[in-house]
Amino acid sequence: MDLGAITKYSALHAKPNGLILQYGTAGFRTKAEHLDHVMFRMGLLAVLRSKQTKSTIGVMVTASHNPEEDNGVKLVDPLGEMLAPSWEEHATCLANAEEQDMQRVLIDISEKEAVNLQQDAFVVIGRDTSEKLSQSVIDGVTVLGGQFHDYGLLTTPQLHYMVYCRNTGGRYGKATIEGYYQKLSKAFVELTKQASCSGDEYRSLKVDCANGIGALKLREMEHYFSQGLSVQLFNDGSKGKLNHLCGADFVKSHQKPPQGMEIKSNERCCSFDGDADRIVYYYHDADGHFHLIDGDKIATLISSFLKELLVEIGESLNIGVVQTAYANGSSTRYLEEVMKVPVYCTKTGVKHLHHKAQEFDIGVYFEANGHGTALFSTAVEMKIKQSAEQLEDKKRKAAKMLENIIDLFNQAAGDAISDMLVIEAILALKGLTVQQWDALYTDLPNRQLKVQVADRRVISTTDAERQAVTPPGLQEAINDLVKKYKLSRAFVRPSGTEDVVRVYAEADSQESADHLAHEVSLAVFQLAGGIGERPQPGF
Ligand code: NG1
Ligand code: ZN
Repeated sequence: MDLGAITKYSALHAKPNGLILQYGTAGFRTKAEHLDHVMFRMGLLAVLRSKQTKSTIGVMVTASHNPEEDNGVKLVDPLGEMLAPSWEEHATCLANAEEQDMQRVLIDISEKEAVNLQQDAFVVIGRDTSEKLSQSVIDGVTVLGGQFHDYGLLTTPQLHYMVYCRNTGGRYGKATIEGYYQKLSKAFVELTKQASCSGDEYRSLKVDCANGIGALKLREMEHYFSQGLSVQLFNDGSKGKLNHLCGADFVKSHQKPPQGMEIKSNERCCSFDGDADRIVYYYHDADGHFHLIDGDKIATLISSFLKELLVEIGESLNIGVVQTAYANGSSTRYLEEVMKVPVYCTKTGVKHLHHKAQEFDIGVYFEANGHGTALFSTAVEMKIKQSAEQLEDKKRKAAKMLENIIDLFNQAAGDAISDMLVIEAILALKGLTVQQWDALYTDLPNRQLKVQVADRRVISTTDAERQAVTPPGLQEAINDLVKKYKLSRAFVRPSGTEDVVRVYAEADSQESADHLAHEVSLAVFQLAGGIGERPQPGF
C-alpha cells in the first residue's frame, strides 16, 4: 500500500467535518454534495475486498428511489450479492474516519480480514446519474493499484449481473450490456412463443421509469424483445425529476398512479424505481378505481406458476416464498392456505430475504415494495436442463419453460426488467388479464407512516421486526391498540435508510388501518422520544 499516495489523494476528496454516515440496507445514501469522500473511500475498500476474495467486486453509484438531490453507493460482492456484514462495518469505519486516521483504518481492515496486499484487484463500476462521483470511485481504485472497468450508465441489477458473470467464468452469461439484453430477451421470446393467447391485450405494457436509468436501458433493449412485448415508456427523464411524483416507491406508498402517465381503464401498467431494481403493477378498473399489484402479488403469481410447472414435470422440489413484515396479511394467508407454499418472514432489506431464499431448491423472495426475484439452486438448474432434454413431449415443454424462466431471472439481484419480462410471459402463457391476476386475493387495507424521533436506535425489535423489544411499554401499547380493530396487525421499526421510525398497520377497512397507524404513531412519539410536531390524523 502506498500510504503516501493515499494520504495525498484522500485530501483531494476531503471529508466534511463532523459528517457521520452508516452503510445501511442500501449502502450509503445522502445528499450528493456530501458523498465525494465516501466514493473515493469505497473505491479503496472495493480493492481490499477484491484482493481478499480474489474476485471482481462491483461498485454502484446510485440514488435508487431517493430524491434527485441525493445519491448513494453500494458495493457488490463476488456472486452479485450485497456486501458481507463484516465489510459493511469496515465501510462505515472507513467512510467516517478523519483524514489523519485513514491509513490506520485501512491497515486495520487489511489485518483483520487477512488481505494479501500483493494480490491483484479488479473492480467494475456502474452509475445511474453522477459521472463525477463515479470518477471519485475510480480515483480510489487506482490509488490502491486496482484494475477497473467502468461500465458507465447501468441499472443497479445490471451491475450485479456483470459481477456475477465475471466471477463465474462466463457460464452465467456474457459480462456486457449486449450479453444481458440477449440473454434475457432470448429466454423471453422463446417463452412467449408457447403462449396460445396473443393479441395486443397481452402484448403491450405502459412503463413508468421514474425519470431514471430504466428508461434509457429499456429503450436500448426493447428491439431485442419486441417480438413478444411492446412497451410504452413514461417519465423517461426527458422532463420530470428523478423519483418525483412517480416511480415504484411513490406508487406503492401513496397507493396512486404516477404523474405523467395516462391510464385507460383495464390497461396494464407498471412502475420501476430510479435504479430499476423495484417494480409494481397497477391498473384502473372500469369505475376508475386504482388497483395496486405489489411485490406480494408478484411473488404469488410467480411462485404459483413455478409450482404448476414442477407438478407438470413431476419434480418434487422444495419451493419457498420469503417475505418481510410489510407483506400484506392476505398474501401470506393465500400462499400458505390456498397455494400450500411455505412462507418465511425475514427482516427488511433484500440481503436478508436473499439469504433465506438460498435455503430452498427454488426460493422466491419479494419485498412488498416490489424488490425481489426467484433463486434456483445450481442442482435444480442442472436437473431442469436434463429434464428438458430427456422427458417426453408435454413434460419437456414444461421443463423448457422452466429453463427459460431460470435464464430470465437475474439471480444475482432483484431486477425490475427481469421481473417485468417474467410477469409478462406468465400472464401471456396463462392467458390472465391484469384484473384476473389482481383477483387472486384481496389486499387488507393498510397504511404506512413515518415518525420523527430524537434517536431512532431507541427502538429495537425481534421476531423479524414484528415485535418491539425497547423502549419499555411500546409493544404492550401496540398490542392494546391492535385489539381494538378487526383483522388487524401493526408494527414499528427504525428505518435503515432514513432518519425516521416506520409505522405499519393493516385492518379490515381503510379507515381502521388509518386510525390504527395514527394511534401507533402517537405511541411511538410518546414512548420513543418523538421530536417536532405530534403526528396528526389524516393523510
Ligand atoms: P428502510 O428505510 O430500512 O425501511 C427501505 C425499504 C426496504 C428496502 C430499503 C433499501 C420499506 C418499508 N423499506 O428500507 O424495503 O428496499 O429501503 O432500498 O419499503
Ligand atoms: Zn432501487
